[in-house]
Amino acid sequence: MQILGISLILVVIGLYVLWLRFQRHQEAAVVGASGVQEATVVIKGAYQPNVITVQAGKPVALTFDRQEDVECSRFVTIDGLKIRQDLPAHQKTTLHFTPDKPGEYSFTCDMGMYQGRLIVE
Ligand SMILES: [Cu+2]
Repeated sequence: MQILGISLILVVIGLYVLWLRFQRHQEAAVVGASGVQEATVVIKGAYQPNVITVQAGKPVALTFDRQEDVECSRFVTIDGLKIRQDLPAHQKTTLHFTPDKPGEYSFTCDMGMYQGRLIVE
């Protein structure tokens, strides 16, 4: 009976972790006065939001607000944009780039534990 209880707890924890992983929180970048598309991703256990949409051909200022010091989230890499950035703990770091081609670019920590997507429309 005890084994059954423990198994049940493990299944519930597993489902919760999966739910956290695949939960999507999408946000569109906001165009500021200077014409730059601005968006902020908070890093605290995950990227929040983990999906950012921007328009192609216009400059982007993507800020990572790293509210933790776990080693895992120290670097962020944006595949396809040749970006790998050191993010100091408890600070905001802004990346400036202009995505030319529409598409989906994933951004991750070095170990791939933190997952996000940049959608260029
Ligand atoms: Cu990591």
